[in-house]
Amino acid sequence: MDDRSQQIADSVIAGRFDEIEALVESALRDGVAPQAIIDDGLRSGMQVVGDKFKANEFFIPEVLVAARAMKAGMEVIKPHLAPGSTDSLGTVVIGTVQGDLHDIGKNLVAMMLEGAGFQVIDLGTDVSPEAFVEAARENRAELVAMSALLTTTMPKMAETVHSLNSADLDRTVRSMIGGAPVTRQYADEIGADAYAPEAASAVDAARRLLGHLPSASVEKGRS
Ligand code: B1M
Repeated sequence: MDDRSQQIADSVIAGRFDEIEALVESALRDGVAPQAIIDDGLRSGMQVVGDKFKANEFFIPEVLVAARAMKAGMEVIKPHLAPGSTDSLGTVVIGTVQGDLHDIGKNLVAMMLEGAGFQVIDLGTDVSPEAFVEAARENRAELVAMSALLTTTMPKMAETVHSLNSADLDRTVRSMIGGAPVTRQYADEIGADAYAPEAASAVDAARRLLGHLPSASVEKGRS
């Protein structure tokens, strides 16, 4: 990695969104390809943030400012990208299930997925099984990611998995669930394809499910 990519990555890690715009602009002015800035600078920084979060060296506030810095950099790059030109790892539809308004954890997962290179369609909170299925269909998503913070709303995850499995979609759509009361055992019970206890491992699980990590570790509810 060159010095400037390292600087961009370091700015993401430190959440210095005030300096990241200037760094990205100067890289673009010097003719660095937008995709290279994303891969070697922004995403590489977010990867470190995810690793630190998993290792309990970073906590939620650090992840949030890093994600904001990454977004600030992406905003500068966006006008330089031809539509559909970025190397997306796949499309993920994410939301908090019906009846549930908690979105802090879901937002964190969405930001980490975006930072890792997934295209994320965030449906917000209180999302019905039908809305998940329709969004998966419209966006030709590979993965539907559901968050729940209330024990009373967890059954909506089961309903959504069932609706996805019985919908007439033109591709296989995988499912992943998470949120404080959700367990791996519950994921197994409802037939979700993956469970992740926190945002960084949700990124690993999504990568595995969509074939970007060795597939040997993809099992029902095992991520
Ligand atoms: Co509510 N709330 N709340 N609340 N709230 C809890 C969840 C609760 C545990 C508090 C308590 O009683 N101790 C309790 C649930 C009890 C239960 O069901 N067993 C509760 C309750 C009862 C309620 C209300 C019913 C209260 C009332 O009105 N009587 C009500 C319900 C409203 C509704 O949703 N319909 C309610 C409302 C609210 C607020 C609106 C005030 C607010 C939400 C604001 C918001 O989200 N915009 C709120 C909050 C903030 C909390 C607590 C305090 C914090 C939740 C949070 O954001 N945590 C919570 C108590 C607690 O947890 N200490 C509580 C931080 C967040 C980063 O963690 O979401 O777990 P979390 O996400 C983690 C992982 O779980 C994982 O990654 C994240 C980080 O790595 N993860 C995923 C999350 N989603 C994932 C998806 C994945 C993978 C991983 O794959 C798809």
